[in-house]
Amino acid sequence: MNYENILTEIKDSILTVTLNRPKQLNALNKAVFAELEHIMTNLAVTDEVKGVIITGSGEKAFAAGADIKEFAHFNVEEGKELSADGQQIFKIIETFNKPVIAAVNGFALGGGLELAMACHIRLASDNARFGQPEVSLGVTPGYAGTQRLTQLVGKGKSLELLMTGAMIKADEALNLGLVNYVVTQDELISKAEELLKSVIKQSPVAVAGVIKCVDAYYTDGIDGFNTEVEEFGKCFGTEDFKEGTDAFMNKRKADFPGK
Ligand code: DAK
Repeated sequence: MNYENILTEIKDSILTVTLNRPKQLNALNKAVFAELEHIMTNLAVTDEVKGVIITGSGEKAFAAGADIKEFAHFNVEEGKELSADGQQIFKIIETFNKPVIAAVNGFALGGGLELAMACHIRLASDNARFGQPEVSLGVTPGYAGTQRLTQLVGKGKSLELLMTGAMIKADEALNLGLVNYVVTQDELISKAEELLKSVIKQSPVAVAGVIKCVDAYYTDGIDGFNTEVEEFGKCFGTEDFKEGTDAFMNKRKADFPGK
């Protein structure tokens, strides 16, 4: 598949995915969703890739939401399709078995914030702005913004942001726990790479287990404690576990095979 709306680069085992519609502030349309899904299910899964950064091109936006001009004239069926496409790719990202970091370099609004919230960790540049302005358009968030924002910042603040549609700055997002770090725009990608490298050097099997266990906490019908027992037990049969414990006992750095 040719990617016309997204740039990709693999360097030092990190796949950087850059939403590339800067003139539309990287608004998410059907084509972007299709390309993003293809990237995550074809490129990101290869052995060459150990972690993923998602960011936006230009200096203004990560993504200013779903493409309003595209969906403004949708009927109910098309709306459902748009929702299904978005929900599917966001779930793929949230449950991805390698670390995915959102490097938010400007506006992250509506679907843009929902995309960032589907990633495992969020970093922001100091000019970043966050918000769920859907109520101003006469819709509720449709890509799990009501759920993931509430998980990340708590019910009171989430309801305030969702009901007012207000935009907040990077430092407030940091105080709320919506992002993990705020840095300058120049430092954003290097900070994301640094963080990702500190994950990548750990056991990929154990990291995948951690993602699965934490996700279980938020998944109806799944007991996270049982998931942890299962994942912990499985580790004892892996080469990574043998390598990690052997490295510790022999006072050397582990070199995990990821199996
Ligand atoms: N969609 C399409 N185009 C957008 C856009 C968007 N979300 N955001 C910005 N643009 C375009 C602008 O129209 C403008 O294009 P031209 O007019 O130059 O052709 C260009 O990007 C630059 O924007 P501005 O001139 O407005 O730039 P400013 O710096 O003045 O303002 C802004 C930046 C981010 C404050 C402003 O552009 C803005 O308010 N944008 C809209 C933000 C927004 O409301 N985002 C939420 C979208 S609603 C669904 C599930 C989910 C969703 C929908 C359905 N289903 C389940 C069915 C999600 C909904 C959303 O995300």
